[in-house]
Amino acid sequence: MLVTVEDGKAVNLRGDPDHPYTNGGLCVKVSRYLDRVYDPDRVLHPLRRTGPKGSGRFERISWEEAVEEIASRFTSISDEYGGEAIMPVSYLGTEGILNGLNVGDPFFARLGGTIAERTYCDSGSCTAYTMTIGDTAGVDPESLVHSKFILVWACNIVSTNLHLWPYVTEARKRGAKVVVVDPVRTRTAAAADQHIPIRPGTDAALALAMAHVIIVEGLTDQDYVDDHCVGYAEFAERVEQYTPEWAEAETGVPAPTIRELAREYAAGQPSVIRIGVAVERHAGGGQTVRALSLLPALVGAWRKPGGGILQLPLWAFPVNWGAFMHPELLTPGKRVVNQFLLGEALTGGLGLDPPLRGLMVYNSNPVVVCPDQAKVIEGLQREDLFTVVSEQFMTDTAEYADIVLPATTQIEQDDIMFSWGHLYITYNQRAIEPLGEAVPNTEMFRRLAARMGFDDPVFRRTDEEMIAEAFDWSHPHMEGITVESLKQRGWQRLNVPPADAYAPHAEGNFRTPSGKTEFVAAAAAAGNFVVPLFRQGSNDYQPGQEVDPLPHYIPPRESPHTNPEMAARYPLNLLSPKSHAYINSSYANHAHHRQVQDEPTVVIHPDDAAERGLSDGESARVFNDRGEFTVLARIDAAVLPGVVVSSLGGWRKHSQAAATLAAVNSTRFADLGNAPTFSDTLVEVERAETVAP
Ligand SMILES: Nc1nc2c(c(=O)[nH]1)N[C@H]1C(S)=C(S)[C@@H](COP(=O)(O)OP(=O)(O)OC[C@H]3O[C@@H](n4cnc5c(=O)[nH]c(N)nc54)[C@H](O)[C@@H]3O)O[C@H]1N2
Ligand SMILES: Nc1nc2c(c(=O)[nH]1)N[C@H]1C(S)=C(S)[C@@H](COP(=O)(O)OP(=O)(O)OC[C@H]3O[C@@H](n4cnc5c(=O)[nH]c(N)nc54)[C@H](O)[C@@H]3O)O[C@H]1N2
Ligand SMILES: [Mo]
Repeated sequence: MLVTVEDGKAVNLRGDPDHPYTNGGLCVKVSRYLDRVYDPDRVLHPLRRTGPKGSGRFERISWEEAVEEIASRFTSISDEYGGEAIMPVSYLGTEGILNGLNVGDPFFARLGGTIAERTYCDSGSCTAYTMTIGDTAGVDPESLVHSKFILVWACNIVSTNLHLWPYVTEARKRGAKVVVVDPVRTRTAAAADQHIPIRPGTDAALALAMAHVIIVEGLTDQDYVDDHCVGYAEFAERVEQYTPEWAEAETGVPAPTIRELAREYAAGQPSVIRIGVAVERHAGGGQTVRALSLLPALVGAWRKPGGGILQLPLWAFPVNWGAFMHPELLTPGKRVVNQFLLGEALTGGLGLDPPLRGLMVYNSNPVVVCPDQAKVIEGLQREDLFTVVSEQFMTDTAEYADIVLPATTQIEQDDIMFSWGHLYITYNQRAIEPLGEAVPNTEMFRRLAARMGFDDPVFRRTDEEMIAEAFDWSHPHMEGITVESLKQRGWQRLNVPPADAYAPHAEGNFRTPSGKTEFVAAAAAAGNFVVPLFRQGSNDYQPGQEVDPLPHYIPPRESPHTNPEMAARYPLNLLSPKSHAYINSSYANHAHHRQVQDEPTVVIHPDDAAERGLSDGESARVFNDRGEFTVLARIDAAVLPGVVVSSLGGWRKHSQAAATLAAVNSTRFADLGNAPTFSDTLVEVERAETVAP
């Protein structure tokens, strides 16, 4: 983004037209970013709560008072109950290396706090993917133009990954076929050549049946498999049982469609699979990603640019994570609490000893993004809990804080970014001075650490010093890239082959223990694990859960097929994908974005609506044993019968009946990487009799 500043005020913001990947395009979320920066509702000063928790009544205090109060409360909690009585809750409000995921890790490690496991997004996918093909960037998104068959699997590119779409369009112009596997006819599915609707959570059945067809019909690239894979014979034996007819019964996808898909995928070389985050969001999400990650090797897709799988290019960036997590500051044996369990952790359900007495939230809005919403709120209401929230806005979570600290936006802070979606590093140069008394997260933790008396030099690093530590600058991918060159140009492509020649696994070279695609995964021997990035760098914890080293099918927990008892009361499968106009719950407080997005809705198939006497535009109550929320019904055959969709992000304080979809989501994990099971959720929908204002 390029920002024009006049007299210290940002007056214009646009995409950089020279950027090769984005071509200056900005999505609906950030195209009016300056409206967010200068929104009159910004939190610009430290605040202290004056009314009951959640009342939204606060008074302005100084930074000195705020830091003093936080330090003295944290110190007394720690003295009385031990450091573990304090827990950080954070995620990806900003994704900068300095201010993002790991910004508080050294502070809480030094404090001896409970280790926060943060597996909201792609953790299960990362465990499965690295287990199978290693920490590879996979296909360069820009080389998708060379793909002949593009299989988009549980990814709504047009809404969530807009800059990739022109490459898909270009590939189509050059003759590629685009197929989307999704229970919903999304914007992306509607724009593709073929949409294959599938029952939620059954994707592994489809992927394994594709492997079955490829093997049985002799469509395997045998040379590639012989040279660059391990465990093929065992895998071939394993998938014998996964016939298209069997998969049809699981997935609802007709067997002939499965056969045709497998044949076209194998023949359309180079073929690519673009997986979205929802492939991990059910009981067997990890094994789903295992199955999908090995398909490219089976058909030799990796041989050419544009062939393989695209998950997260982040793996290509030699980020010096250790310099931000500082795992050496952790005291071994500290307890780990997954953030999905926040509600239970705060309300005694986990039997934590000591119980949590202090909470610090930054870069996250757990009231909206965390499952088990009613318990999260019940916990946040505890009078004996001291809660600090660092925010740009008075979110549903910030309302429950004892102390709110004002946070800067992206254009008020310096940072350096890897990417989840392409192969360019970005230098985030501050364009304006922070508004009011807002500070970057780095500065907030410097202030808190100083007052806590943490004198390790780590806590005194300036942003500039941190930027200097952000990457392993001697890594071959960083050749020709320096802080100076980044500052000048704003962005630079990693030193990797150009997209037209980018075929990292043409000759194998997978970053697995064997250097091959592992049909039989060696890493499975150690059991289930969470990659350190998602758990404060800590590795001294093994859930001890055994993992079958061969890919297999784990059906969803909550579906009419596997759980008829639950389905008798709650027959509909709720999906909660991303909203087009928000980023998670961010931007859902702006009038423009809310207008583009429409009111919070539940989309339901006409047959299911008719059965319930529901009309379009009526208020509908969505519920199960865990909770309920009320939104407008939208009747649309874009969803499969039996499936309902309510997109994530709307705020609780703007919603009917003061709850959002997080109220019905379960806290149970998927099979690998402690991923969420958001797509593995049964509910019932009925007309809402009364509607709270
Ligand atoms: N507009 C917008 N863009 C965003 C975000 C946002 O909030 N809004 N968030 C960003 C973030 S944090 C992320 S992680 C990415 C995620 O981007 P995506 O991976 O695209 O994520 P989702 O929209 O959650 O899900 C994509 C699709 O998966 C489908 N789906 C759900 N369950 C299943 C299933 O069981 N099987 C199959 N086959 N499909 C299923 C949904 O219908 C949806 O169309 O987007 C990023 N970009
Ligand atoms: N049901 C359901 N639940 C989901 C998902 C889903 O698809 N369905 N998606 C999951 C996924 S993929 C993800 S990634 C998570 C996202 O979870 P979160 O990362 O918690 O996402 P947001 O709701 O956007 O909250 C981020 C907050 O950080 C604040 N913020 C932004 N920049 C800064 C900063 O520089 N400093 C500070 N202190 N604060 C800042 C923003 O104002 C915002 O309130 O949600 C997960 N939860
Ligand atoms: Mo995410």
